Amino acid sequence: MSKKDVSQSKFLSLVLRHQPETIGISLDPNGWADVEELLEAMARHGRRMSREDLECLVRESDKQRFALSEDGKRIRANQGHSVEVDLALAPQPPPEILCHGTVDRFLDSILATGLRKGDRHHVHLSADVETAQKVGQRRGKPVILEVLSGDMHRNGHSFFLSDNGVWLVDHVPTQFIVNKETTTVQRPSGQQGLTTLFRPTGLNELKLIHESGMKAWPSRLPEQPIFYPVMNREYAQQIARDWNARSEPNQIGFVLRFDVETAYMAKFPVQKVGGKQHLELWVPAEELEEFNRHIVGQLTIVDVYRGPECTVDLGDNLQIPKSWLV
Ligand code: HQG
Repeated sequence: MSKKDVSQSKFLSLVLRHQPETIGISLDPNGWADVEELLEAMARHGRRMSREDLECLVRESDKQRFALSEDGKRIRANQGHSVEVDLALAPQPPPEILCHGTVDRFLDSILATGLRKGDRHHVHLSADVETAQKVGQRRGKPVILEVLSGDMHRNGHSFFLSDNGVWLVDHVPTQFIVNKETTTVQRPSGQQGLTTLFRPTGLNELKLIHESGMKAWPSRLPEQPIFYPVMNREYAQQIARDWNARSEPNQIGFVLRFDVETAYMAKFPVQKVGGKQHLELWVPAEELEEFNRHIVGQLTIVDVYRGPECTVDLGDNLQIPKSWLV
């Protein structure tokens, strides 16, 4: 698109998504504006455009932002509105994974409250990484988040696909967000020299940890030669949610967080298994006792996932089984 087209397209976005009143027009309940009325109003506001140019812009918009009605008399934005409109999109099953492009400075807030729609009607997601990269890039160095949209859908969240291929959803709760960039967690100040690790855990292992006063990992069984905590929470969440809470007899999975002295930890290899965020620290079973001595502070439960048939009563604190409390 030429510079002039970009400027016209931005202006149309403003009018058809956000502020039709700036040029004195209104949208119907489904977001349509009358083309003639629009062109006249634009001309009155120093934005003269021919019908041919408008049609060309609709056709050639890089993201197919706008649509003309079949008879060509009306025009609307395909998505991205902040004004109240009903695009009458039917909910449909999304792909297993969708992407969202954002920037580093929003991450803390996103990981605390999930992806929120803000002023728009929906959170915007894409099926491909490239689009998410472009979306994030508008604000700085892009950070790509993966959304476990298949899981969300199975948990009752409705997804819509706009006419220009953008996936829309009301909200993405944090447990469905995977940050592909994260490999280690930032040290809070005052805790220099420590590395935060995570580990998914089932009920039996948690029982032994609880008995240690939440201080140590239990020794491995003979058939388990390696103890492997993981380098980021999302990966641990994935395992606790998709394996422990589904396949273990108790149908419950926990994620534990703990700090280890970095200098000590450095002697163990970090293994990449699968995707970028699937990083594990491989500690030989015979060194686990020593490893435990280099843990600083307690092992903390940070996530709990329950499968559909889980009957474990977690009591009021929703962390450990009520029956363990003395
Ligand atoms: C972030 C453009 C803090 C979110 C693009 C994003 C897209 C949070 C920003 C379309 C948050 C919202 C939409 C939370 C989300 N705390 N920040 N809890 N939840 N955010 O522009 O997805 O060119 O409303 O990550 O290409 O960036 O206009 O959404 O950075 O398709 O056609 O808050 O707009 O399309 O920003 O972009 P936006 P978006 P057009």
